[in-house]
Amino acid sequence: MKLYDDKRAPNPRRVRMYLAEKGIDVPLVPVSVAERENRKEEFKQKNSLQQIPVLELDDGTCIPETLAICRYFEVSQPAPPLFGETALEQAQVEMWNRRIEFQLLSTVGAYWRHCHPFTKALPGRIEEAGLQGKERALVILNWLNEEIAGRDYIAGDKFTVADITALCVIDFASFVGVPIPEGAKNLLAWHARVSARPSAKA
Ligand SMILES: N[C@@H](CCC(=O)N[C@@H](CS)C(=O)NCC(=O)O)C(=O)O
Repeated sequence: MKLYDDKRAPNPRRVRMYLAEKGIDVPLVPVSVAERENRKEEFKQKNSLQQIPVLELDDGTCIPETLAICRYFEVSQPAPPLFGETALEQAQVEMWNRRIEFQLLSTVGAYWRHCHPFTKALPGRIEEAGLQGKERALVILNWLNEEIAGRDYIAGDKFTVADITALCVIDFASFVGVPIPEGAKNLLAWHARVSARPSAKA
């Protein structure tokens, strides 16, 4: 088994952090996004969308998509549970994970794709789309700050994969120029709490 990974990319970090929380060791194969290694023809065999992370099983089966990879391990090693245990917990983790991906990762991603200097060589950039993404991401960060008032973690009182998604997305947002607003005290406290976990360094 091996994981195609890039230390600088947010989605592979989600898998590494998840594996660290589980205590699962998977050999990493570096694939540099900056060097466009994922866009080489041979990588299409692993993921036809040519993105990372990808988990390759010993029989050659490849599993792309961050959450699909985490779910694979959640079934093969359920403890500690990171997708919730009860029906309600699982629904809440799913809800929050989707909200972070759809509301925050996609909007920050638009800013990164269309406005950031590191991506200026990409064809078809539309500055307005990026700026709208940044504006929406800031709205969502402030909304999330209100939503988590009174609780320690994104989906409730337990650390879950939704915290992993949120941490990796929020750190990426900060890197691209959309940091947590100074007044978002709940979110800043949550960020400090989750960043202190050893898995955050994975
Ligand atoms: N939905 C996918 C998104 C994967 C993705 O966007 N990966 C980025 C790195 S964080 C990538 O491979 N970017 C390079 C590219 O698209 O060429 C997942 O969750 O795994």
